[in-house]
Amino acid sequence: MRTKVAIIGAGPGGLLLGQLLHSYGIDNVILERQTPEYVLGRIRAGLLEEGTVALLDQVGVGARAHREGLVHHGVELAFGGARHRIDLHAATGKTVMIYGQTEVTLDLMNARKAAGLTTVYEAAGVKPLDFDTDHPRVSYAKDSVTQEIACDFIAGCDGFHGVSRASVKPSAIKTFERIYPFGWLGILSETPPVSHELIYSNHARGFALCTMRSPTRSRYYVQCSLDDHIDQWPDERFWDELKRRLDQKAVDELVTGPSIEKSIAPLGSFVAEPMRFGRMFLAGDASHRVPPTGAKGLNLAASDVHYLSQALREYYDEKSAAGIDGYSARALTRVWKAVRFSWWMTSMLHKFPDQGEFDARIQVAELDYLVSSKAASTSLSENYVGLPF
Ligand code: RFL
Ligand code: PHB
Repeated sequence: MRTKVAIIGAGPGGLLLGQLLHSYGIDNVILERQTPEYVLGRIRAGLLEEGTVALLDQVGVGARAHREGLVHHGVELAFGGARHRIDLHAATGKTVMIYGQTEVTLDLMNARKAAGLTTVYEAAGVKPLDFDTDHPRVSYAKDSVTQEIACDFIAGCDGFHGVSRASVKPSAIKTFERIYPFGWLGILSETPPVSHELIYSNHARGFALCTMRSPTRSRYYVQCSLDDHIDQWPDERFWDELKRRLDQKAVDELVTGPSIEKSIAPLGSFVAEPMRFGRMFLAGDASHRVPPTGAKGLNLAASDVHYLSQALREYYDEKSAAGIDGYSARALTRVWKAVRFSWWMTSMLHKFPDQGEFDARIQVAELDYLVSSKAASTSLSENYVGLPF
């Protein structure tokens, strides 16, 4: 098989890149290790920036997001027993949209199928090869038969644990990492959300987040220990703990019910530089990861593949390598700002194991400043709705 761009990974990043390239007339093949059902079963991101929604529109898959997505003009911060609203729209003229990653992925998968583009699911042992030459290849096995794709470029969109970044020789890559000493325990329940906007809560017992997927489906998270296992968190315990971390009004209004999904995610910040190695590019979680506190991971994958698709369009249409040469620096500039924002939100909202009373007071002072200063709340809003790209 031969294609212009071999994309590794059919998560939201890889699928969006495939549709963007297709819209520019650049043929591509996607290789995915898992089944489509497995990819669709991963409950992850919920919040999309306007720029991400615009990219879905650009590739013609935004209609259902506009119909079913929930547009939010503000967000709430809870601390010291009270809630404070930040008006994102008043500060920036922009909104955010609640539309699950599973829905984004499904819409992109359907569009790819309708366009007749090739996706190889359950591709085993995928290996990017010879990307430091002019003739890169990707090998893989399908139904135990080894296959190879010859291509012009490889796009590593295979997430944090993917093979693409791991295939780069260590001396060519520099990594930056911060591991946080806690995780998030998340549940999904068929219950109406406690509030129509998101609530991020700083509490002496730990962080909590109230979010949603639809008017009848809620998503809640509580900060938990890295040693915790979901078996230790029956639904009753989860709801009790969540209530302890919310204000009285939220407790009174919270509707509980059986969980339909429950999982624990560790939190970390990670960046690998650069994002280009000869004829292989990294995009999305394959090259960086942020803690979910800023809701930036999927949105960064979207801006990366936007930059990359533009660079490749320039290469094929205008015979110019300027875009691909500039891709890494251009993407990393935006990545680091989102890494900073996500680290800052995480630091301000969570209880750290070594945190003393001084640190707790500093967190509350910062939150208080945020909700009482126009400059500070505008700064949060600008980052939360997404910096321009
Ligand atoms: P993905 O989604 O991990 O997809 C990578 C794909 O590559 C496949 N793969 C391979 N394929 C072939 N060969 C191999 N060797 C392969 N290795 C891996 C995988 O099977 C997979 O299908 O990466 P991508 O596309 O870069 O997308 C990144 C996002 O998934 C991620 O950043 C977000 O989920 C992060 N995130 C959030 N982001 C937001 O923008 N807004 C949010 O509200 C938000 N909330 C969250 C989140 C992540 C969370 N967790 C669980 C980490 C909430 C949570 C709890
Ligand atoms: C979610 O809806 O799952 C979600 C929303 C905002 C975040 C993280 C997760 O910051």
